[in-house]
Amino acid sequence: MGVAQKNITLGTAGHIDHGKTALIKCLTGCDTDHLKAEKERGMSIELGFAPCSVSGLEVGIVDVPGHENFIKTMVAGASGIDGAIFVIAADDGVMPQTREHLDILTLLGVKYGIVALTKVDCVDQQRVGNVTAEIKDFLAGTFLEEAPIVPVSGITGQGFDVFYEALKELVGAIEPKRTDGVFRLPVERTFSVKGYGTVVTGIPVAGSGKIGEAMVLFPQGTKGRIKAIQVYKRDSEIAMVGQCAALNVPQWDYKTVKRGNVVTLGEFFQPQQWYLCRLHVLAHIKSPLKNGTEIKFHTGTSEIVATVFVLEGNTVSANNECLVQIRLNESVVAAPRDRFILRTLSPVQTIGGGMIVEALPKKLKRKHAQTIHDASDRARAVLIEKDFAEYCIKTAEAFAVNETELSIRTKILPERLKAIITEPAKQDKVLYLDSKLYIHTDTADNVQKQLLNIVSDFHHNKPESPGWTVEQFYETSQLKKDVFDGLLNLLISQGKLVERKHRLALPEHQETFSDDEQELLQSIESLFKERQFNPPKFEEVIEQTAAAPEKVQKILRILIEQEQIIRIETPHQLSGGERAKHKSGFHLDDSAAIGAGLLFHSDAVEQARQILISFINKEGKLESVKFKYLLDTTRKFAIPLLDYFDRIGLTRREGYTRYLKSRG
Ligand SMILES: Nc1nc2c(ncn2[C@@H]2O[C@H](COP(=O)(O)OP(=O)(O)O)[C@@H](O)[C@H]2O)c(=O)[nH]1
Ligand SMILES: [Mg+2]
Repeated sequence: MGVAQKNITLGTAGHIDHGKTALIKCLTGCDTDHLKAEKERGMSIELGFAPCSVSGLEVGIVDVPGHENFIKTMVAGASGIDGAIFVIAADDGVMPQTREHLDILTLLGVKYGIVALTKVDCVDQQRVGNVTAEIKDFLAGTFLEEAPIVPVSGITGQGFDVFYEALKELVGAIEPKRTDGVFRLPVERTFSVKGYGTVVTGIPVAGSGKIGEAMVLFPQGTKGRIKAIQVYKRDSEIAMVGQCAALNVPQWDYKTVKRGNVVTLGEFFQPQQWYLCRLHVLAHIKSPLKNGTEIKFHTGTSEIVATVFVLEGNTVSANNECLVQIRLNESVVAAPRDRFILRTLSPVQTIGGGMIVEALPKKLKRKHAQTIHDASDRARAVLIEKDFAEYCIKTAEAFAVNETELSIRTKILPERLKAIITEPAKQDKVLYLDSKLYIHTDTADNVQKQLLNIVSDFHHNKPESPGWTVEQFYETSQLKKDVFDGLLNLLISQGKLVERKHRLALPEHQETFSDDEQELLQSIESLFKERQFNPPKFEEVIEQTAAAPEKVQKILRILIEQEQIIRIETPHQLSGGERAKHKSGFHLDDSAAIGAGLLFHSDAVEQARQILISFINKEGKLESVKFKYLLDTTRKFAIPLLDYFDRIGLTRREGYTRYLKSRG
């Protein structure tokens, strides 16, 4: 799966009674005017699906009705078609709807087609020559400019071989559609079949749906599961993009399913009311389209009254292209790159159409130049999946975007998305913060710069500190955790930040102190070193050094940061009375009171650790009361040390006995 396949759908177009249905009947042997109502009225009301084999390929043909009133049906059919069989009767030549259908095909982005010059049995050779020249003129500058014009009769079969050859060439030229998109089928018709239940028909515009797969019907949001599939009226396991398909989903009530509803994967879509679109206004429109005009918006099989808001300026004149915001009166499911048609409400006239860029959560404020700039970038990027993925990564709100979010936004399944990302990744445009978290290189550079600035400011404000703890840094960064972690790893791996003493710092940072601070630092450190297992209290340090309490506090904080002094008891572990006692003496500088709790020199802690390990290694365990004898100190110091070793995971306590944790 995931391979491109030739699943091609062609559509007929052209003025009423020019012989579209007769020609397709000739081609397929299938009468596409199959509905009873159609028979009665003698014209196609609903799209007729006819399978036909061209060069061994099964090609679907949608015979679109030609009457003015049924243009909307044509829009619905044409949004799924790859190529046009453009029919012009030799006797009539170009007629009003010939023009309108060509406009619509153009707006819908149809790129391929052939012209069938029908009813040649009714005219003479000279007329064929004249009308061919007339048609050539008419098609100049359109997508059918180079298309062959093939004289044919759908009644006598005259010229049919040449027509069939041209059709083969057309099918050969059409680029196959990818079948690995997110399955989506705009509902064409719905009915109930005895023994099966609800059936919906239409042409999937993306992906493929299989029997057994869960689907959601929008905008209702009703869940269901595909029980049976028919493709070109034959049973099938799978319905692929571009095929005329019928899906049987018994969970849905066919009375509530309507044309214009969409069958798709629930997690990828939400019905939306605002869409950013690239609009092309047709050349022959008399008055320009004004900002705020109410129109009819056709996309997929839906047809909804909407208002057009021009993004730049106040009008769009004929033959111009611009970005617009469309506010639909009802929410609809549509995807980037879907085509749409705009028609005026009265008199009903096709005035333009184009491509949906993306659904919008709300209206964009056009007074900001940046908004328009971004909308243009988006409209450009959306044309190519890879560019759009890159754009979405670049504009991710939380700086980086994970695979699931990106997949939902781009409507590209994760597996394919992974493959698509490898290209911008190779070009260093996209970085992986982890295997499923993407960031644009420009964004990463910016955010990294900001992070380094934060660290640099920190160094500036606290030159004596070795750096920042990861937690402090993370909180200040205000980034999402996974984004922060990813960027931090990147900064460390690039050597832009270093980790020393469990702290993050710029590589060039060196702790700096004034001379008297340096002196005080040394004397305090030696004091703790000397008093190994009988460390001084804060007040004693002040007494011994004869320094101001604030200074002592600052130096203690530095020593703790540098891990030369270790706080083995955090303030919250102190009893209420202890806390009250400490409070008077200390200012709470950091989150924890400096000097509060027991402080030991790191050498002392290390020695205590050795003593503890070797004792338990020998004896298997340690009765807690014994520890004070081993250290030659008092219970006041010994017990908190043991608690500390429990806390850091060295030992575990059972009643009054300690065991080494690793020994179980
Ligand atoms: N003589 C002749 N009549 C045709 C030809 N094609 C269609 N017709 C007739 O023209 C009428 C309209 O044809 P139809 O295929 O329904 O036109 P559509 O509205 O374009 O689908 C019918 O009466 C057909 O029999 C043709 O090549 N030659
Ligand atoms: Mg017809």
